[in-house]
Amino acid sequence: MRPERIVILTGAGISAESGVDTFRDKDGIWSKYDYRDVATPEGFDADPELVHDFYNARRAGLAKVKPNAAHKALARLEEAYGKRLVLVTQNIDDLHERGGSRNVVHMHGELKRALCSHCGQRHDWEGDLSTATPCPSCHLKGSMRPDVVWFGEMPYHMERIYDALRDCDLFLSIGTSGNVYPAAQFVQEAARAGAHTVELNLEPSQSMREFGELIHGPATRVVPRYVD
Ligand code: BV8
Repeated sequence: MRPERIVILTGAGISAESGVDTFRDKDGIWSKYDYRDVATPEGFDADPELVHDFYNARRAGLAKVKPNAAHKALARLEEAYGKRLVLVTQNIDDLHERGGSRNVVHMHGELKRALCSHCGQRHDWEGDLSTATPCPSCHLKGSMRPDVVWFGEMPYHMERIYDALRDCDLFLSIGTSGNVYPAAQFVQEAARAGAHTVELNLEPSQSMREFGELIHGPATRVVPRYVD
């Protein structure tokens, strides 16, 4: 039976074959950095330049990667479903957009956005950030940070995400290890709404037991095959 309303959650694994590092795989980001130093407000307060360097390198790295067949397959699905498809990503890269997706819900923020913690203004951002960067709006120096959600901070767009989960009949989880909350609980919310739930991942995730269907393999193979 053709699904009516779809929610998709993606994680770092969908961008892996584009050359973007994942977090918890072998040689992943968290094997090189302690997340408490670079992905928490306390870490930023303790050493803002270390955190700026961490995100500046990842932001600059976006120029060297491009969307893959999995990103493009999800863009085709959005063409067919329009607003009846909600694509939620934990990723802060821009590969979904560059792959053709138009409505991407970045629940953990975006590398190419910056936030002024003084005036609250958000800005599209291409280059580096540092403690010397003035806010384009209030011109204060030392108040700019990457517009990403750190551990202990509330993810963005949660109301919109839960509304979509409660109303969907198909939930796809693609390329995520199911380690991080609240994203790791979305499958249970969708299942409560009666949705068919599918995990498409290289290997079984932490939350694999919550899914009605498991499809394991590289995203560029399993996603186009499932979606097209
Ligand atoms: C919140 C930032 C509450 C941007 C990230 C103590 C204090 C505070 C909170 C907590 C706490 N204990 C627990 C929590 C909750 C915490 C949490 O979940 N901790 C975990 C570690 C237990 N969560 C939070 O803090 C969240 N906020 O709870 O707020 C609150 C309430 C009220 C008011 C205020 C606050 C915020 C979580 C967001 C943290 N920010 N990123 C950045 O730097 O990127 S999370 C980080 O992990 C990443 O951003 C990523 O988004 C996220 C999930 O990782 P994955 O995407 O799944 O990546 P991973 O490497 O793990 O897995 C990749 C998968 O892909 C693997 O399964 C692999 O097999 C697969 N794969 C690999 N290659 C392929 C593939 N699949 C297919 N094809 C391939 N080729």
